[in-house]
Amino acid sequence: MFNLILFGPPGSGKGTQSEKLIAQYGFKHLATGDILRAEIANKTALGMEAKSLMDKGQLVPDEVVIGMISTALDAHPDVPGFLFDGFPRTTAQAEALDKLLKLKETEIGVVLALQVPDEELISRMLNRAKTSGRADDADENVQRNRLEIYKRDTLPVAAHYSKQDKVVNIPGVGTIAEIFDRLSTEIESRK
Ligand code: B4P
Repeated sequence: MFNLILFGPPGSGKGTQSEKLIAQYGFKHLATGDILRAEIANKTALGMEAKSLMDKGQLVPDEVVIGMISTALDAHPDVPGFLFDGFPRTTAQAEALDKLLKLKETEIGVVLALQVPDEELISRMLNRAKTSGRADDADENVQRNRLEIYKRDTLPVAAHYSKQDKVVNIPGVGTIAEIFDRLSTEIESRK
């Protein structure tokens, strides 16, 4: 089993590239943002709790997200590997993920970290707002809040995996095809 984390700030293209990577390599895609948005669409209790936080650009509590991932890992025992997209977003989530994978006698193979400047991120999210209908895309103040939270709470996840020598930085500006090539080259060299 080969598992990878696609890491990067909001709007860096994790979702965009994940779609292409799962089509190419058959990973099981675990995107916490997508799972949470499905809970909101289905108006579940969890979704209603998550919505108020997500609309403000805040993170959903660790225990909620870790529970979701634990359930998803158990539901897919026979996949060639998992692609984690938007997870882990805090050090507590990273530590929990490492433990869950160890129980399954597997681990993270690589963390591919997309590097995109802040102003490009804001411009992509504003652009995405035209079609996404996402409240967290439409407001530039919320976007800036998400970037601050990313720097404060999520960047330490890269440090966590750097200690395990697993992080590879990938330039995230360029065409979608160019970035996909960079990611694929790293995956091919490790699988
Ligand atoms: P996510 O759903 O994870 O979304 P994201 O970080 O905004 O976007 P992503 O990086 O996937 O960007 P995309 O490909 O769409 O998170 C949303 C919220 O959910 C969080 O704020 C939080 O509240 C909650 N949440 C999720 N996971 C959580 C967790 N683990 N713990 C707690 N809370 C959690 O790309 C963005 C745009 O750029 C698109 O419009 C795309 O078309 C464009 N684009 C992509 N690549 C491009 C390129 N190369 N050039 C130009 N544009 C490009």
